[in-house]
Amino acid sequence: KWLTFSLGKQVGKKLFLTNGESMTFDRVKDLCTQFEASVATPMNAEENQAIQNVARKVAFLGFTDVKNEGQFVDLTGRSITYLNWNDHEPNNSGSEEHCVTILTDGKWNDVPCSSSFLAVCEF
Ligand code: GN1
Ligand code: CA
Ligand code: CA
Repeated sequence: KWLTFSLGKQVGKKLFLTNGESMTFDRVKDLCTQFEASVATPMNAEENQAIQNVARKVAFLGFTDVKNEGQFVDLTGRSITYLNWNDHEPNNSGSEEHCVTILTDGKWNDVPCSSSFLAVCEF
């Protein structure tokens, strides 16, 4: 089955691509891994802007606090320095928000990993 990546943007050494589909966080990880890529993980404002431009809807980012509540790390386990949380986030709503999305205005919100949002990978 062919998989079509429709929108992309390169910033610095990273290329961000989406296939336009929304899915759970585990599925996004599987999708990106399948292409030897990672879930989009903005390390600075420029990368965050690039992801925002590519996504055009709410998309998962490669951060989680599943190990230690409130301590968001990237998927390699490193703590993150660049942060762009929306007002009042992260709020761990319902005590089960351990994944992170980028909203259409570029701000971040923690959400349940089992919810479905747009897949954006970084290469
Ligand atoms: C959403 O639907 P509600 O209001 O309970 C959001 C939370 C945000 C909150 C901000 C799945 O929760 O993560 O913190 O809005 N839930 C989802 O008001 O996106
Ligand atoms: Ca959490
Ligand atoms: Ca939240």
